[in-house]
Amino acid sequence: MNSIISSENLLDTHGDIAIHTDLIVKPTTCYMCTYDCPTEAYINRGGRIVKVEGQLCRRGRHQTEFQYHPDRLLYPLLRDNGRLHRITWDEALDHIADQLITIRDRYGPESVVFFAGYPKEGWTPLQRLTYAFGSPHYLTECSFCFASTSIASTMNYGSEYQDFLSTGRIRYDGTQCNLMWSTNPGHSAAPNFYHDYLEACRRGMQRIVVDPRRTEAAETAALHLQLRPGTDGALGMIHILVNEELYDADFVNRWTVGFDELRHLAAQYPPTRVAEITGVPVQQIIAAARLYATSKPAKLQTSPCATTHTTNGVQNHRAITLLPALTGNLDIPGGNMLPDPMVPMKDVSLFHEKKAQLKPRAGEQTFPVWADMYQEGQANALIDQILTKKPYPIKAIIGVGMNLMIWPNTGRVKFAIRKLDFFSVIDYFETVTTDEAQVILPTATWFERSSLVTRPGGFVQLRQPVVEPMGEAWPDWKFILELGKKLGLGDQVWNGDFDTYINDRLKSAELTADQLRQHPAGMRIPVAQRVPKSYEHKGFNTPSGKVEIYSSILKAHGFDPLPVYREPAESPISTPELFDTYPLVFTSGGRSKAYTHSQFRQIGNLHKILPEPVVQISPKDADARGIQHGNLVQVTSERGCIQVKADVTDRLPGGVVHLYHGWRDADANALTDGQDLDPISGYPPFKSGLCEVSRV
Ligand SMILES: Nc1nc2c(c(=O)[nH]1)N[C@H]1C(S)=C(S)[C@@H](COP(=O)(O)OP(=O)(O)OC[C@H]3O[C@@H](n4cnc5c(=O)[nH]c(N)nc54)[C@H](O)[C@@H]3O)O[C@H]1N2
Ligand SMILES: Nc1nc2c(c(=O)[nH]1)N[C@H]1C(S)=C(S)[C@@H](COP(=O)(O)OP(=O)(O)OC[C@H]3O[C@@H](n4cnc5c(=O)[nH]c(N)nc54)[C@H](O)[C@@H]3O)O[C@H]1N2
Ligand SMILES: [Mo]
Repeated sequence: MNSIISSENLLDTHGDIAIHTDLIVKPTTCYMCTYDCPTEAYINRGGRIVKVEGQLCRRGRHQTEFQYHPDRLLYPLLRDNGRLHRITWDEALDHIADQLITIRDRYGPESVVFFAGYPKEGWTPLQRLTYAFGSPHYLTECSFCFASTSIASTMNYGSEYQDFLSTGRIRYDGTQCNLMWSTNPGHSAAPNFYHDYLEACRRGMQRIVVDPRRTEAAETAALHLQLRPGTDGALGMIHILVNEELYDADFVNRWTVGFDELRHLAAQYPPTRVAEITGVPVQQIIAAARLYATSKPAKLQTSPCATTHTTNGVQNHRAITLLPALTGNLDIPGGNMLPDPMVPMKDVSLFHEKKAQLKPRAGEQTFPVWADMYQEGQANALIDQILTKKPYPIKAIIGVGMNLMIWPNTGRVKFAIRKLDFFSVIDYFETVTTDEAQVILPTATWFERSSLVTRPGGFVQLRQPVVEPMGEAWPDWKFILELGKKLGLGDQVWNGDFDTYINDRLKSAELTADQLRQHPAGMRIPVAQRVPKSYEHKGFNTPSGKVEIYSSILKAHGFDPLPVYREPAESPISTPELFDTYPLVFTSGGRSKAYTHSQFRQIGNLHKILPEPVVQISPKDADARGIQHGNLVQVTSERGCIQVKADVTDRLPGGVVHLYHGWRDADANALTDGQDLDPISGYPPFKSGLCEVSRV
């Protein structure tokens, strides 16, 4: 409910009304990242947001600077003879529709790709439009993000018994030991989630951190396993659990398949060998396995993606996520439970209706496991398809919040994009990606648009716009549905009507948009409670009904069914000759508190937190190269070279460097490899490449 409050202390920070004023407070959510944090927007009489409140991270606290930034895209733009000029929405939609129809008539609907990046709110309508148009290529940043850990966990368990902070709130109900694997929640999690973790630490939860960098969490942990990037799958901990009989024999006998085979596999990975591979001292590997296995309950807390950003990612993540099952920590409070159920939403994608008529989607032939387990095309395979025209040509991409710098080997990605006949993007700002587009469209912010928001535990909200859009910005859904209408597909895209679309989605919950509007701050719908050890009644949702250490899915596709360890495709061990030229292992994309990927560099208050792109390098490696803290350096790999400042820090062990991603003029993905991918998921090795750093 909107309420008028009188606030003595709230000055309009934008200076257009420099007097104390009555402000309207409207509940909303902050969609600066997927957490959709509850927020209250304070709006002055001029209809301008002057302040936001909520339990917000730094990015969230500076939303008004984002909202009113002078560089925001406000009108549709068309590139003509290399120059951009303003057009109307109608002209823009006509132009895009003409291009798509011409391309469809000549090459078939399968030559058009629909891609959405982080802006997840447009995913559902975009997916609908893709299949209505007859294209198989609905692609998102899932090709890089959590889909791979989801696939790995689903292979093991038939569902996702994994705790990571991007998808829901982790509960540390009595957790005695937390095994934090490849995540740095102080930087990447929503503040209220991180507080839960800190609270558990205060009451004495033991902590083990597995991360090449000494992160905030690692600083206070009992054990910090500072491994070489990409070597997470070496089976050191499983070896100890088996050898010292620290596993839960009862659970293993009743509920797993393949334990004997795993025992034989793990026997090949004694701590001495694992220490050689990973660089983690023998005693630490043993101590970590013992501490985790003997503390009950113990929780494995992972990243949505970091462990799978290597060429053996799915298998590495399978090995890691088997630990809760082996130690009897599966589906118990304080251990690893299934996430809280959500309000059910109807699948309105049209995928199943259209599937039989669709041509193979990007990566369907090269990454068949991915294609079987994930309903989208694999973006990393798309670049190959554009360049080779195999199995058929790709001619156009419609991008909704698309960032070329998130792909591995950006140089190659740009080269491919330039081969297209048509490319358009909708975004908040001009970016490296809009630089390549023929039509650029302005999108509305979360303050200016409606969206259906759901959270685990039965929370549902229809976020209402709290201010009018700036200029001619449109919400993504409106662009997508209006484009559908111009393409003659109106009847398949709810005739462009938002409420019809939302009501369709809400059908399975027996709710309507109107009902939700009466509860602007959201409502809680009763959903089934999660029950510990639910597998005792239902079994596991795998082909065998058990935990599949020996994966029948992988076997059916000709992969090794066991979670085997393979060296990263590029590493000191697998490519020693390359290692002579590039003697440092690099990982990239540790999250920064200041930014979401490439976003928010234009917000002054955030920019000052991390004002420049840096490479984190150890004092030992810096000394050996005559590099001092703050020096401008060049980081080079087989693919490319960027210049950044050196952050000389003992947070990294010798031999390993870390690059933040998303910097326009120092793009970490200029260095990463987009061709040697995880054969199961198609994921790129963002977290395990070789490079050299030298002074400029
Ligand atoms: N080297 C390296 N690369 C990585 C990673 C890594 O760890 N290392 N991580 C990978 C992962 S996990 C992910 S999720 C991806 C992230 O990849 P992206 O999702 O592509 O990353 P962003 O930079 O957030 O780019 C999104 C673009 O969408 C725009 N945008 C944001 N919100 C909206 C909206 O609501 N509507 C519209 N139309 N536009 C919007 C932004 O302005 C921006 O230009 O990066 C991947 N790439
Ligand atoms: N502020 C902010 N928050 C974000 C995002 C953002 O861009 N900014 N992005 C959101 C998105 S899309 C995602 S996917 C999540 C990502 O969430 P996380 O992946 O949990 O991200 P980080 O907290 O950076 O943690 C990754 C950690 O993995 C470590 N690491 C690097 N290589 C390896 C390796 O080979 N093995 C192991 N064990 N660890 C390794 C890094 O040093 C880093 O500390 O964050 C989300 N939250
Ligand atoms: Mo992500």
